Amino acid sequence: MALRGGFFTQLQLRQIPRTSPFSLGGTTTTKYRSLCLCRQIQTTTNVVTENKPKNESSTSVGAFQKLPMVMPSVDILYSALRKAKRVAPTKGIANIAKRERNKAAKQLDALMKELAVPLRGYTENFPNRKYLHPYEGSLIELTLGDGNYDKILKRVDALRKKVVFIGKEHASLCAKSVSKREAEERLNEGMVRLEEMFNLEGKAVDDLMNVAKTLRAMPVVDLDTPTLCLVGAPNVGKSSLVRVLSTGKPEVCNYPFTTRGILMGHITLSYQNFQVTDTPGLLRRSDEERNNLEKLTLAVLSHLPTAILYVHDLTGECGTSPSDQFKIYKEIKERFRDHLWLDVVSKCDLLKTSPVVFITENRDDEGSEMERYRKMGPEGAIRVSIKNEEGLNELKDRVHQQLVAQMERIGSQSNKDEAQVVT
Ligand SMILES: Nc1nc2c(ncn2[C@@H]2O[C@H](COP(=O)(O)OP(=O)(O)O)[C@@H](O)[C@H]2O)c(=O)[nH]1
Ligand SMILES: [Mg+2]
Repeated sequence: MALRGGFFTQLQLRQIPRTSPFSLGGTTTTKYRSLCLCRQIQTTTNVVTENKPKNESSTSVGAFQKLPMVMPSVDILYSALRKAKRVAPTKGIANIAKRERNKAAKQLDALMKELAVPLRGYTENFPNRKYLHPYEGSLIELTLGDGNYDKILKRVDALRKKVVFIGKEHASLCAKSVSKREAEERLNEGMVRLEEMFNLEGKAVDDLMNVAKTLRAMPVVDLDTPTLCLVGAPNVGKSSLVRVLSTGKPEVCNYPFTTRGILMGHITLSYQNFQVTDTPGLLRRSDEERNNLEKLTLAVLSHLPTAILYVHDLTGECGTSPSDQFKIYKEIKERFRDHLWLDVVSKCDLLKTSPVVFITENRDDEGSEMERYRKMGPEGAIRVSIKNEEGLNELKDRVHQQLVAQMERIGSQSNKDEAQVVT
């Protein structure tokens, strides 16, 4: 995952309910080309912007940048009223009563259409969540809360149906009126009823407008740039390592529901661009108990096949004991074993200077693997320190190798995709 652009917009967001289900289909990852999240113009094609049924989720991303612009409900209403009031009766009707009821029916019909047409446009052009790329589907749940996206679209559609129903009902009453005065009264009644109803329920449109703003502000996923994702418990040194690995100054990006920035850095190597980013820290707990930040990390790992740099802090300074880190690590490694993977033991300067006492350790669950982990970290891990620069050159070399390997994966996946299209 890579995030570009400090896009944090102070939008009003609803918190996802703690109970909200969150799917983690680790098996789907190899299906997608490597992704990173950036604020670049999309280079990918076949962006899903329609909500027509398809057999499976999209393999491309960028739907959020294609969402239709939604007008505030008051603007829709006042523009519709203005336009409707300008509608003239059909020419050549000499009878005053006939002319007036013709005008009234036409104006109500116009008002109904001016209100209903934009609403239909929204419900048709906001993508069906089911057919989005799974990563974008996850982001919708994380930002808006479980099922809320669909609920808001349903409310907009219900409003449209009401507009049509009331509009038709009153237009027909107008057409039946026997005098000029009755036609005027019917017209007025119809307009007032539509206006009142729209004022009352137009909030659905305003909610949809906020949804569009929120989703548009999300970092764009770029499928083609190899990206290294730093994963680990909180405070283990992920962001510090992103700074070290980046060739320029890393940028801070925020998903709308994150409280802290996520760093995204660029690496330029032999005229190739790569990206490196941290993810929100993972704690030792079940998926149901995870907060949105942890869910974001899991969504990235589940749906975006980035290479992983897993950071371990054996000093205990980060606040998560090594044995807890070991348990989280084992679970994540098992779940995302298809990813390219590197392990790093951070803060080695602290490991050398002071013998580490882990007060949070539970010595009962010691196994030989755990014992080894506490002392050395996982097998093959690179030991590094930002403070005394130990291991940083080796780390950079290994990261470069990893990103080149990731690029080859992207290439072979693209070839497979093309072959599938041809056959
Ligand atoms: N002594 C020491 N402290 C480090 C090292 N790397 C990071 N830290 C400190 O560990 C804390 C957490 O680092 P940070 O990069 O924010 O961790 P993150 O939450 O995983 O992104 C900060 O206070 C860093 O200064 C290191 O190599 N040595
Ligand atoms: Mg950090």
